[in-house]
Order: sequence, then C-alpha cells, then structure tokens
Amino acid sequence: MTKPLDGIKIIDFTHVQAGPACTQLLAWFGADVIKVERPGSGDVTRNQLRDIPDADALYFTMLNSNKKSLTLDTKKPEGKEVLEKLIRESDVLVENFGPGALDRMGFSWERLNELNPKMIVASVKGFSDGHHYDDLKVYENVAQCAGGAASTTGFWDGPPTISAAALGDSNTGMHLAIGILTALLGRDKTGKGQKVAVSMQDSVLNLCRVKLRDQQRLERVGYLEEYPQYPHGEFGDVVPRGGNAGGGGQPGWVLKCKGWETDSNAYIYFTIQGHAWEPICKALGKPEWIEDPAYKTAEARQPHIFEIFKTIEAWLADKTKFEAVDILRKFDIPCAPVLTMKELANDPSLRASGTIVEVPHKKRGSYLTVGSPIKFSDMKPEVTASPLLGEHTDEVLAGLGYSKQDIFNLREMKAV
Ligand code: CAO
Repeated sequence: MTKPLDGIKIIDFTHVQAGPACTQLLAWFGADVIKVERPGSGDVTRNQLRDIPDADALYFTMLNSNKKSLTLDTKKPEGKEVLEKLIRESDVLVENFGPGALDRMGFSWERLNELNPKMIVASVKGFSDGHHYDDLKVYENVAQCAGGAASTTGFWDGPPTISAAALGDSNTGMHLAIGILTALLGRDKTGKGQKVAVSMQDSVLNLCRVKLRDQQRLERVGYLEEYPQYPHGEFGDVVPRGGNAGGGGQPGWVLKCKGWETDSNAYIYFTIQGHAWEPICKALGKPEWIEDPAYKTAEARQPHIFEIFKTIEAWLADKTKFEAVDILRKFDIPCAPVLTMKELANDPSLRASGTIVEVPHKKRGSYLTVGSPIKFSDMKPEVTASPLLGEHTDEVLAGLGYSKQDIFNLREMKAV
C-alpha cells in the first residue's frame, strides 16, 4: 500500500525525544527517514535507562521506529561530504541540537539552502530565535517551567509541578511535524524550501492557552469562579494552581472509588456538566437536588461544590472505578476511570485500534509502543522496529553512489 509521504526523504539529525517523535510520525506516514548518528555511540537514548544489557533502551526504540540508521561523523571532512550528498537529494532535514551546533558543524541555514534550495530545514530549540534565553539548552521539564505549565499545575499549597505528559518534548515534535507538512505543501506551490522553527517554550505555552485566558480574566474581575479557591479562598495576581479542577466551565474532580485505601489509582474523573445536572441527580439517587435552588444552577452549586463531590464519593464507595463508569455512561455523564500504564498496556480496545502495538525487534525480542494516534480511512500506519546503530549505513551509502571500497575507506577513517 502506498502512503501519503512515500518518496519524501528526510535526514533525521535528531536525538532524545522532541525531534525523534516528529520524524517517527512522518516515518509512519511513509517518509524515508534516515537517522544520522555519531559512529560508535549514536543517539544517547540508545543507552539511557537500559532494561536489557547490550540492547537498545526502550527510550530509543519507542521513538525511532520505522527509521533507517546511518552512522556518520559530520565533524570529519569525509563525513561532511557524505552529508552534503545526502542533503542534495533530500526533501527535509530535521534537527534538535543545542543552539548553534549545526552552524558550528558548518551547516548553517544559508549553507543548507545553498546546497539544496528545495529542502525544508526544521529545527527544535528550547527558546525561539532572538529570545533572551535563546542560548539555553533545554530538556522536557525545563520547557514545562518556561512555558507556563508548571506554575499552573499541581495543588495550591504545593510547589509548581511537572506533568508526566511530554508537553515539552513530544508535543513540540508534533508542532514541528505540522510545520514540516505545511512547508512541503508550500513548496508544491513555490518550488522553494524554507526554515521551520519550533521552540519548546512556545509549544508548551500553546497548550496552556486557557491559562493565559485565565490570567486576563483574573486581572479584569479578580477571581476565577471555576477554581477551587472560589468563593472561599483567596486570589493573588497570577493564575493559581487548581489541583484537579476542570479547566473550562464544567467543574470536575478526581473522586475516590471502592478500594482507594489500598489502590492508589482507584479513582474516576467526574465532570459536572451544567446541562447534565438532572441525569447526574438521577444517577446518584438524589432526585430532590434537581429543583433545589441550592443545587439547580452551576452558580448555586459552586460555593458547595466540594460537598457535592463528597456526596458523589459516598455513592462511589461500593463501586470500582470500572463499575462506576459503566453506570454513569448510561446517564451520559462525562467521566473516565483513572487508568494505569499497566491497564493501558493491556487494554483490548487500544490493541485493536493499533494505539498500543507490539513490535518485533532483532535484539530485544519484542517491545510495546504507542502507535499512531492519528487514524485514517485509507491508510493504516504500520509500526516497524527501530534500527540498530548503523544498520543501514551500507545501504544508504550505496544509494548515494559509494562503492564497496569507498565504504571500506570511510570506515577505516572512522567517518561512518
Ligand atoms: N557527528 C559528529 N558530531 C555530532 C554528530 C555527528 N553525527 N551529531 C551530533 N554531533 C555533535 C554536535 O555537532 C554538537 O557538537 P558541538 O557542541 O561541539 O558543536 C554535539 O554533538 C551535540 O550537542 P548538543 O548540544 O545537541 O547535545 P547535548 O547533549 O549537550 O544537549 C540537548 C542535549 C537536548 C539539551 C540539546 O541538544 C538541546 O538543547 N536541544 C534543543 C532542544 C531540544 O530539542 N531539547 C529536547 C531534547 S528531548 O528532551
């Protein structure tokens, strides 16, 4: 089956997570992604947090499926020459080195554009070009702090908190993928490549959009009625941390279910959607609340929303999180069990949809990974194993016109 990105050749000069997540997505959709790695060591994640000695770590395998691996020392003149050949026949180069590293290697945007004016050059950096922090190296949690996520996550009486979701890394990679696809469409019209740049700070902030909304509301009216601080607590002049409150107009909270005393994930998320108040009362066996003026409107409920949550918890006390959701779904109440990684890994629906996939690997046996979260009617992205270090070096070099002897010589010079 042909895939939409078949024929698009991508030089994947990325490492760790932000860049690899982007190029992996493009590889699933058919692009020929050639990961360029330093001979002998490769992407640092091959060795990070290994669970099997001598086999690539899951951190690497789960972010580099469907790619080829070419080892190349791009600081050596012979390595630069190979890279230049590859650049001349590629459509996209993606990189997420520290600030200035590509320039220091001799591959500035101007030089790349000169070598191949049709090529799209896509970069991830911690901060955008020209930002007063644009010289900083950045990892996930740093970006979550710089992009507004940490100051607005967690509980009001605790410190700023990091989300487990990779808002700084994979999220930035997804933004970059959108930028690359847009630039490819643009190139169809203009025939020209361009530079696509995404910063981790900007990508986190893009996902914290509603918190910037709240900052402006707070400055105008002095309070935020959907936060737990309202109406009994105090507001300062910055958006506070709201614990597990719902982010929009629908109050919600994480509520204890049967077994919470021993199972730290025996919880559901319960949303009190305004227009679902009547079914909520029916589901909870509280029909008297439907017309009670103290409960009837969202405004009336807010001052004692935590008492309402307590009543719901009393109703949940003899129901597991799954039993509770099975009852509440019949009343059309937005809710879900708090699922653990173990439950997700074994979820039959996620296996059937290809969101959780088991991938055979030459050295590991097989590993679980998250497949494409994007589903298409005319294409099923297949996930294939991540490459071993340098697995495709000979194949890629031969494709560039290097003879067996040339390849031998490059190896002798430790350029590949
Ligand atoms: N051959 C020869 N040299 C190579 C090479 C190759 N194939 N691939 C990389 N290198 C060199 C680079 O040229 C660079 O050398 P110099 O610093 O001497 O110019 C060096 O390896 C890589 O530097 P780096 O700054 O990218 O690596 P680091 O481990 O010090 O920093 C990170 C890692 C992630 C903090 C940094 O790359 C960064 O800030 N990237 C941008 C933001 C980003 O994507 N962060 C998310 C990472 S996911 O959590």
